[in-house]
Amino acid sequence: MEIAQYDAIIIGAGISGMYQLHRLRGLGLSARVFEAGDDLGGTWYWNRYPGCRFDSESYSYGYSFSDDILREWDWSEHFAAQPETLRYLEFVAAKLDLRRDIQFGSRVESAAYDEGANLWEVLLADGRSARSRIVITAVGALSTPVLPAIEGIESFRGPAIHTGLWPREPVEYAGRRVAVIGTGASGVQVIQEMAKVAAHLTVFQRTPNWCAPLHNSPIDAESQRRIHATYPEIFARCRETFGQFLHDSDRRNALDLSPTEREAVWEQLYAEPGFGIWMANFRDVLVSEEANRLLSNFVARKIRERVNDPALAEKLIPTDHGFGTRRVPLETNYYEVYNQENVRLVDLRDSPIQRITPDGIQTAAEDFAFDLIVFATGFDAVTGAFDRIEFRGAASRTLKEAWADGPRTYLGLQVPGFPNLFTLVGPHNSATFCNIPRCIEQNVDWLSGLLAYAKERGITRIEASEKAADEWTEHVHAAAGRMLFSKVNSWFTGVNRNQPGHDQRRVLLYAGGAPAHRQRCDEVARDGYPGFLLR
Ligand code: NA7
Repeated sequence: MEIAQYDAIIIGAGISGMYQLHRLRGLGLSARVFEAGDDLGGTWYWNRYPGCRFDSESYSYGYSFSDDILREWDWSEHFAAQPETLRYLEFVAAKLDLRRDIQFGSRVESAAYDEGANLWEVLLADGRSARSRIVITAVGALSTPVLPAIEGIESFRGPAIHTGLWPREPVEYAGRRVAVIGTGASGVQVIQEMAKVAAHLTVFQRTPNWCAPLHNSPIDAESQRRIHATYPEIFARCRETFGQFLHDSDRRNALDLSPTEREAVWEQLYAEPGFGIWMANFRDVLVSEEANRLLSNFVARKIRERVNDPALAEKLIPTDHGFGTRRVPLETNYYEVYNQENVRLVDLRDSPIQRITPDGIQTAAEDFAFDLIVFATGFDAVTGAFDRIEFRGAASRTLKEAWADGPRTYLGLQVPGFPNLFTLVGPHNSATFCNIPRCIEQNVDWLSGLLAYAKERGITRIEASEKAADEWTEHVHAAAGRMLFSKVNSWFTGVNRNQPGHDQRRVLLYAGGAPAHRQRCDEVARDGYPGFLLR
């Protein structure tokens, strides 16, 4: 059988894979996208649980590269819900005619580099294979859902569903007895939504997170007009902020201000839509223990004001990490949900889950019966999607082996020993800590520039040098070391207690900020790609 061959294979048809395909076409390269799902959208395809929505302002999240797309699409809310985002991505795919090069239901199992032929051989789970000179991973940072390691998990009689694997068919929860395990960003969204109509909702919380109000609202006609008129300013602003959100940090230090002054700013940020309380805060709150403690005290006070039962409020206030050192879930009446008669919080620190039974969940203290269990238990973050694929590079070494002691990359985009393999939204790249489409566009544009450069010069093999990877990795570690989050267990630091071998912290994210990453990448491009062995 003839094996299909392309210039490039892209793994994943989410936001980055879609845009990368468009750009490769522009370079005149033949490309095929392999997508495990039955349709495109990536994160927004898989995470269709009730309540799923942006924490980024919608108009700061969409693609910026096409005036036509910008002009023709109106977001209906400041923070759009998942169905709208998926519709948006379908609109983009239709507009750019992307589907004809995307092969759905095609999970990549392995990719092996053949040094002699200078080609990658990509094998799909269904046994089909294809070859290409270039392989680009667009596999997402949070795309490998992890179920909790709880005894009896298979025995439950009703539906038991992970938020990241939500089915396309409707799942009944109105009037039902529902359990939610997990209180990260996904758990918070699903809890506040299901609590509206569930007969009874029981939240199993192992670690509370610091949540803050989203303040979502519909976009009225005047705002819509203003958004369309100011897209260049919106994207220009995002470009300059640490995480490419609309919210830029306050250059002052909280510790330099009087309590009255800083509290006034915090009150304002807490009352404003979006991530301002996290991203537009004083510059010292994510690096100084003392400043962070003051901010955490402020947010704790807010939680106490919102929860009627003081003992319950204390259970919802984190005690093992400060505000913003884990991903801050944005919420809409999340804390007020616990004032409802039909909602109960079970603190697993008091009574851990012992097993899942055919009827429900058993803790050390009690037996619970449920009709539906929701696992909002998170993902094997950042490296999980890479680990699922056996990448075998030059010298037959696997990527898993190369990253056994933690990821090692050049610019978060390439790994020595893996020629022509490029990692979009991979570890050590600003995209993992970003208003993600903004960093995706930056990385895809940069990579497209490199591929154009290679094409013009007849370069067919691009590989990061060991030295360049050492230096970048060292820089990534140093940047993370300055941040308080690096001392806390969460997906930011790669800790996942449901995953064997993921109990130690790793440096996965680039915490130097998106502008610094872009500047470094631009310098490398300007200087003829030092750090890459080109031939
Ligand atoms: P997260 O943020 O990783 O949250 C997972 C939650 O599930 C968290 O509260 C965990 O508690 C909890 N969890 C995990 N395993 C268990 C077990 N075995 N028992 C009880 N509780 C458990 O994932 P999300 O999906 O909410 O968010 C991921 C990102 O997606 C988010 O940051 C957004 O950017 C989009 P723990 O804290 O480990 O004690």
